[in-house]
Amino acid sequence: MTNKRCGFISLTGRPNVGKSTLLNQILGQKLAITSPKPQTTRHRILGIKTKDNTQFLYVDTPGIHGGSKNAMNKMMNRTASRAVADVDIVIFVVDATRWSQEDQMVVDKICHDEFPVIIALNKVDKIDKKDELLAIISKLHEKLPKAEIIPLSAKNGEGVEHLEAVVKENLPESDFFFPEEWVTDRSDKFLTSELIREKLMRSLEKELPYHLTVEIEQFKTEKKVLHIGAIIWVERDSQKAIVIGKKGENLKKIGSQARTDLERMFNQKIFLQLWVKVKSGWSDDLRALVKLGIKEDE
Ligand SMILES: Nc1nc2c(ncn2[C@@H]2O[C@H](COP(=O)(O)OP(=O)(O)OP(=O)(O)O)[C@@H](O)[C@H]2O)c(=O)[nH]1
Ligand SMILES: [Mg+2]
Repeated sequence: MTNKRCGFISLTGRPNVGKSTLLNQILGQKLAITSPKPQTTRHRILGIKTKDNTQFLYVDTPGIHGGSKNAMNKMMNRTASRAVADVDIVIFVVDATRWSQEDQMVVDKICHDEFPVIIALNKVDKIDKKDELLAIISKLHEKLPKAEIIPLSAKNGEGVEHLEAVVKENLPESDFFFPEEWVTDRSDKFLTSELIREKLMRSLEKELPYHLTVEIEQFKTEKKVLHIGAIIWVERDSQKAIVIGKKGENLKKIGSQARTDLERMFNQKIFLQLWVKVKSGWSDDLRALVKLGIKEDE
């Protein structure tokens, strides 16, 4: 028998509750992209943390939502549901400031399952009154009586160490699945396209970020400089004009924000080129989703 522990832990919840922020806080580095807009995460992302005799395999997932029914939205919900089916522990992330129908959808999905559920009651830094917090805790306790409830702030780290300790207690004994120095199973190219998409999510208004995706065309190091070329796919000419902005200013700003983060991530000088192109209806076209790397081929 090994004295090691290792297992998969999903971060599950409705959009915008702070799942990806929590993953980054746990890992102590930015791996998953985050934004104030719901449905930021589109893909399952594995964050690996190895500490002493334990390897934590955190699975960040797209938020489970009702909402629209195009191919990409259905794909995101399916990705999130599958991640819950294959894990040792579920962390149900809840926004302590707001309960919604979509949270209840998540409860309905996980309440009959066998695996341990831990509730991360997030964003407590936004709550001033203790009474409010106690009321939410007792409501959650009624819904999921076996689940341990841990109030925390993914943003400032309060309560996160306690969460990790509880996760550790619930992990099965097992050898490690990944080399100790690994942080994710995702490629540098994938992380790059995500970082660029984060800047787009954060700077563009309303619905537009949901109509675009990023494809990496070039990714190679020459004379110590990493040359990255990326296409931003949108659905219509009018969207292309907005992304580029007056005299190209918007695209320039997005490029420079992305480059700063990429240089930090790869610890290398980066030459980044962005193009905006139109492919009508890509988000509702399964073949396009596979080709753009958004949907894994089955
Ligand atoms: N005040 C506060 N804000 C937080 C906290 N955690 C996350 N946020 C904010 O909540 C927003 C959503 O965070 P994300 O981590 O992108 O949420 P998510 O659950 O991954 O969202 P989806 O990927 O869309 O499902 C961002 O603006 C975060 O900065 C927290 O503990 N406190
Ligand atoms: Mg997310």
